[in-house]
Amino acid sequence: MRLTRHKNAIKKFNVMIRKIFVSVIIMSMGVASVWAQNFDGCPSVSPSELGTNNTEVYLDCSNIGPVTFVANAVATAAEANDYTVVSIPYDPPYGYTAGTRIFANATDDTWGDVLNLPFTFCYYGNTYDQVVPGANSVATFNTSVAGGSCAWSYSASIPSTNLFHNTIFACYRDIYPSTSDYNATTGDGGIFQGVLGEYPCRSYVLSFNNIKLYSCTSIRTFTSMIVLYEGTNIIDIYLRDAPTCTSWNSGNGVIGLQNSTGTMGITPPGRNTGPWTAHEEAWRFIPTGEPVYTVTWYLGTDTSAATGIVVGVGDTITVWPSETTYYTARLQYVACNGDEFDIINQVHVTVDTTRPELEVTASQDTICPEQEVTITATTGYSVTYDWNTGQTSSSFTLIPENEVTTFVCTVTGANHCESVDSVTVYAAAVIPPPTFIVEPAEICSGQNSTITTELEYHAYAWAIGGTGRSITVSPDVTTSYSVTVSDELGCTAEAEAEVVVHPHPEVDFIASPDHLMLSDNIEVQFLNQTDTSGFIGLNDTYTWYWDFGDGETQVTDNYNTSHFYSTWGEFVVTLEMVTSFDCRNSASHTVYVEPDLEFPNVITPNGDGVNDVFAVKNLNLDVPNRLSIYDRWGKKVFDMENYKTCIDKNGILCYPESGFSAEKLSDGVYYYVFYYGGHVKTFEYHSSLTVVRDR
Ligand SMILES: [Ca+2]
Repeated sequence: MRLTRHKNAIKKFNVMIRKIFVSVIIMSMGVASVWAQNFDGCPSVSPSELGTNNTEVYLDCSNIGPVTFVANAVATAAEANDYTVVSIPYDPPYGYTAGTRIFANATDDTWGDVLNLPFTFCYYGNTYDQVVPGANSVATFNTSVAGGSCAWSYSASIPSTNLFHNTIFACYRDIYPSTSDYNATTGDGGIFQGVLGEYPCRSYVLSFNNIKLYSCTSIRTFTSMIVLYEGTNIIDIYLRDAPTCTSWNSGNGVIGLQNSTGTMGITPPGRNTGPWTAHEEAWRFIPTGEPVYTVTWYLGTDTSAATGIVVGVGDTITVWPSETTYYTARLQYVACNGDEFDIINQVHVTVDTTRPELEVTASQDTICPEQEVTITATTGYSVTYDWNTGQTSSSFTLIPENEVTTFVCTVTGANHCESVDSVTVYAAAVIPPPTFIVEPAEICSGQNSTITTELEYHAYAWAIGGTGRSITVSPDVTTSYSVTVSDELGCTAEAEAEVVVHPHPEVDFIASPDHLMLSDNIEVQFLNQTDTSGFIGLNDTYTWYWDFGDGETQVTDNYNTSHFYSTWGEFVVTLEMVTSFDCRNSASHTVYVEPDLEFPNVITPNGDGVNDVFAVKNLNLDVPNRLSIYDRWGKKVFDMENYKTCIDKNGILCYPESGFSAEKLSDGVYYYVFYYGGHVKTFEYHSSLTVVRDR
């Protein structure tokens, strides 16, 4: 924010003249600002920001825009024919002992020597190169009085032909400078004059420093100063103290100017001839009329005709600085004496609208659901951070609430310049957890089942191993198989599929009886011993497949069954249980059905193929036997273990070559014993056999 201090003062003095009570003289190309002394009675240009005294303007993003500068040019009318007087702040440009001490010997009520001025001073329409100081706080351009008496007695008021002509009255009052009163250390009691300052701001300065009053010599504080400014012809009068001795010359004092004839003059209000006193006041007498000057403004410091860039003419200029630069104000001014002044001075504008570098990044642009992401703003500047998501730090980590989140960061640098950048983070859609096709869903122990995800995913990882969409398993018991599926981003979901395993049945049965004689003529009862409780609990169903071993089978849902054997033999009976899941198992037991043996009571071994040999009908060759034959006298004529000659179930004669055919025996009656070690029974048959050949 640019300040507007001194605004009132500016208004006040602009009423009278385009000048400012504080200003800067920068000679030539000088850039540095010097505010220590008030030289602004000289022609000068002291550009500053309008409404302030700022010669250094700082523009950043908070206040970039047009800037109006005012030249603060000090110049006066081209002719000093008349004057106006204004009160100015009491701020003498020099000390009261500046210059050279004069009136060191002959002092009171005298005019001093003529002093040659290095510049021509215009005064009431005339020009002067010389001035003469008077010891009663006056100075005159009337050089004829030099060295003469400077009258102390007067009573007229300005203007008056009875007062000094062509004279400046810097409180003309009868003071009493004395050589003996001079203090060389402090300068008290001394009168000084000199041409001070440097072109184009030289001044004639005449000072009276703590001079005593005539007739009131105890009052020793009279202190005044006259300053004649080169170029502007401004006359300043400073009074540090103007006491009065009312008992002497009516205490009269007067401040003002008179022309060369005493017909024109000017005095500040209340400061015409009278016994007034003053303390620390100052008056400025300014030639009336509009000054004629030109202020030209340049971009930068180059004011050359060839390359200088003129950006405006006039007391003020409004510019739009886009970069750091100087603006130079150039005052070109012709004083009343024809002296030409060409004065430049600069203001400096610093433009700092550099926006901070900024890059907003995310640790990942696309993340999985519920995954954290770190958002970072990178800038090489010292900034404040303001995120649309509320954070105020350079970096933060969070889980985005939405599938698409744009993080916008506004950073503000110390120069109030902002930069904005953003990054958008996409949260991937949630992966649907896998569901499965299990075929078959229920198996018997050891069988294969294939598990396939219903949806296709980017990748699969089965817990038991496997990276395909399907796995084939052969569990022994009901088992769950877990798979982790993932999408292209690596986001995952997990689920498991169950394969139900049914056990194989433990089948058994009892045959009752399992040994029987065919002649018993009974049904064999088959008593199922299988424990089916485990299957019922699984809502399984099952079927019994019986194979009775004699060529007959039975399929039944009944638990037990029975069977009648119509022939003899050793029958391997098998029971197979088949469940609805094709689980199956079987058990076998042998049922022995033994025949009743039949023996011939006669054989006719005559070679006709009929009854030639002793053949046992229904003989089971799998069991041990022994045949012994005796003649009528009891002599054993035949003996064989495991006699094999038989007539089988089909009436076919078997093993006749090894059978008893009474070879070498005569016809007649014989007796036999047949031992038979059956599974069911062991018999010993006794009977007779008749051998007849000749029949
Ligand atoms: Ca005197």
